[in-house]
Amino acid sequence: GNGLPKVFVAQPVPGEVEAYLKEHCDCRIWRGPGRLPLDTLFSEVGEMEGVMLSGFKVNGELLDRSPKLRVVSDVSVGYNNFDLELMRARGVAGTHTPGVLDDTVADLAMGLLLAAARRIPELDRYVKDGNWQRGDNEALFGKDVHHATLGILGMGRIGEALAKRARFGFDMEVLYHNRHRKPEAEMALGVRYAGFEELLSGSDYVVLLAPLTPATRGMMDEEAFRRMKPDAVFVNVSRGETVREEALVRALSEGWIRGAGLDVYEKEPVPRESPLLGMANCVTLPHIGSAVAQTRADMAMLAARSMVAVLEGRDPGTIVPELR
Ligand code: 8YV
Repeated sequence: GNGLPKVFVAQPVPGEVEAYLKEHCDCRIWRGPGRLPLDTLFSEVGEMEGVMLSGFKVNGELLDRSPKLRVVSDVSVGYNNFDLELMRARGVAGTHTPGVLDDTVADLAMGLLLAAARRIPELDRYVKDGNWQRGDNEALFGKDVHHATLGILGMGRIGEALAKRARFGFDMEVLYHNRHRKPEAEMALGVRYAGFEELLSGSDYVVLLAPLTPATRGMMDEEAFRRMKPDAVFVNVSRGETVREEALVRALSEGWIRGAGLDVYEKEPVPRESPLLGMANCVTLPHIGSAVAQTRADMAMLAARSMVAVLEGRDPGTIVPELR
């Protein structure tokens, strides 16, 4: 080899990312077709010092097969796939891609909120099925977004981008709940801190943007949905497992809430038999929060640079906080 660190890239990357990687690493790249099979990943990592991937669990199964691994670079901002205890024990760094997808995901969250509020997918299908009643028929009425109250659960980078859209684009009141207060966001955006229960009972729209951690797993349960207003709309663009999905199904079918907009699910792909897929008041998207070409290119470049920075012994700046 050329003395450069050996890395495996588990998905195709844009040309400029490939060029960067080849300059700094001795790299092998999975070019498809389709998604890399898990057993192929396992067979590739044996000699690798770095792996760049997304959507794979970084657990004992993978780490036991990667004796030379020094860093795993996840091409995503959510790094719940990392077994942080095991990585720390094995001295394997983990990096992720914060900061480059905030606006893309916030756009999608706002779009999903509007789609659920004004029933856009349902009424698009209505017209395409040959129906027509002018919007003055109350059967087609939706819910206002402007001047309504938005509750943001998890006020991180994406949450602040969403708050900007809600406050300055739609004149909304914005409450937020977070592990810690964000006085600068309160000053700059006019958002107000609220306790979890207070946010749930005081919001017309609740958007879940918290990362999936042991503390947030299943946080939206039956009690939480029952606390929401009967005319409220719930949006989830974080991780499906932050929601007890059977409670959400009951909330929607029994009218504890008005509707939902989902980009993520407890199981993905969402099972064909999921009741959510039969509900007119539930908008269902296929985990497309960051699905924009430029954004994915920026994520891949950041993931590559973060991995190389660890391999070259520089401070990468994006090692996940718990592994610093
Ligand atoms: C996915 C995401 O990671 O960034 C995140 O946390 O959820 C998405 O960008 C991406 O779709 C790859 O799984």
